Amino acid sequence: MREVGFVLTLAFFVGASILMAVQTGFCKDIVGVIVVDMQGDFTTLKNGALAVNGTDKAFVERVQKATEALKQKGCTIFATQDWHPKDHISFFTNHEGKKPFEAIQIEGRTQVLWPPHCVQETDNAALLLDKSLFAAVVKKGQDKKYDSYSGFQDDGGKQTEMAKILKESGIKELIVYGIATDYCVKATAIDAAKEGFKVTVIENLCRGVAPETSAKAIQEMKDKGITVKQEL
Ligand code: VGL
Ligand code: ZN
Repeated sequence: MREVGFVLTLAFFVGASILMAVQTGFCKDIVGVIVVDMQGDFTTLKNGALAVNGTDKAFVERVQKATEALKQKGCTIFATQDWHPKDHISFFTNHEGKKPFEAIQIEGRTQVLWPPHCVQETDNAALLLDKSLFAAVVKKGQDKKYDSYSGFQDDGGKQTEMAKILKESGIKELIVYGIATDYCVKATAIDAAKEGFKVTVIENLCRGVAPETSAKAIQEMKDKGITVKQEL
């Protein structure tokens, strides 16, 4: 009888502590962050091949500081890294007579042709934030036949390890930001929502290739149930 009383008392205290921990926000470890494609080639800071407007030193520092703060709060930080072979299908130089930013049809898909960027092992393919922030870095766009704006899967439907890593880490909610609002941030956030995560995009930690497509991307994300916050 005395043992039963002891076990019940213990169970009560364990239960109460868990409840208190949840209420005080201890369980921040269900919140993950995906920092999208913070790489030299997408920034004016590094004179990138596909430099996106507003990606100067101040922007990169802001993203670094915000990510540090989120990690400090207990969020688990992940990154995507565009990582193309030299002969990648998205490079205009691999299509005779085509110009950068032209769109072509490939097997029924629209492919925007980009200047060669984020070529594997090149300096400007490196991530600009401190590597120590990240629990994992997911590379994408390695298959020369398919582009991959999303951190979850390429245009051929091949999944990256992202969904598996997030689920194994116990992540339920995701904060998404980085470059570019209208391409990789949008595709990654939308696929995250499809995978069942509760997604928030932080607009002032994102930069877009063009204002019109970025505004459309924000609307499209909202329409898909994604929360878009102006700042952290
Ligand atoms: C991206 C164009 C081509 C991006 C990647 O990170 O948004 N955009 N590759
Ligand atoms: Zn790319």
